[in-house]
Amino acid sequence: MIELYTAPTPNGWKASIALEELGLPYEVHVVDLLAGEQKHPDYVRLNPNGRIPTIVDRDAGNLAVFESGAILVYLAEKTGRLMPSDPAGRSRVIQWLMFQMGGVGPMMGQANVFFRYFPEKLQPAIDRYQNECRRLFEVLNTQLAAHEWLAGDYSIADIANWSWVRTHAWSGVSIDGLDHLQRWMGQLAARPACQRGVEVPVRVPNLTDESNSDAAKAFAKGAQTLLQR
Ligand SMILES: N[C@@H](CCC(=O)N[C@@H](CS)C(=O)NCC(=O)O)C(=O)O
Repeated sequence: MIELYTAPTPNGWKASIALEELGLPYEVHVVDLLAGEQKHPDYVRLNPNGRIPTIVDRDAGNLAVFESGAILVYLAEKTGRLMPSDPAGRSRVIQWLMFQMGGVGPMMGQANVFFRYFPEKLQPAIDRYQNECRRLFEVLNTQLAAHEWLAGDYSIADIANWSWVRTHAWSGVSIDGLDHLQRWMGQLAARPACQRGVEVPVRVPNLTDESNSDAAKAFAKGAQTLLQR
């Protein structure tokens, strides 16, 4: 049994999608980010960074794993699935996983901060992060023009990147003209495990839909309070 500490955000979805894909039994613990539960000493003992997600593997001496990329690698290696074991194949997956961890995630995170949450409108900062996101999406698009998946077969690299790219509208970054990226996004969205994974711990409405503007405002307000901590 794996314990998953999570919240409904892209980094959390990476772990829940992988657990769903692998069919591993897991128990969800919701971490209330607005209440600051991620900074509680008991939680920080599991995740020194005080963020979600974290897993605890009860079948491996209660091993705690933090950092979503490390969680994906752990789950893939534990099961021998979603990442090849030969050095070259493993390296290809890890390269595209690191591309997400060091690029897509942080840049989209900062685009969200300056486009959605920051109290002042700093247009050069908004442009900087949105342009960098678009550039990274173009890199993905180029890779996907020649490959069905990012790195060999469907892998944790696809899960990690899709979990963020699917929220591009919230970051204010267009995917227009990126046909290969859109084709790949459709393939991931059609996978039952991905559909289940993005509803853990709860289903989030499409915050860029006009009909959900109240929910979007409430979400942005909550995120603003996190920035002040
Ligand atoms: N590099 C970390 C980032 C984790 C992260 O930033 N998680 C966010 C949610 S997506 C969080 O816990 N935020 C709470 C906070 O900022 O206090 C990972 O990939 O696991």
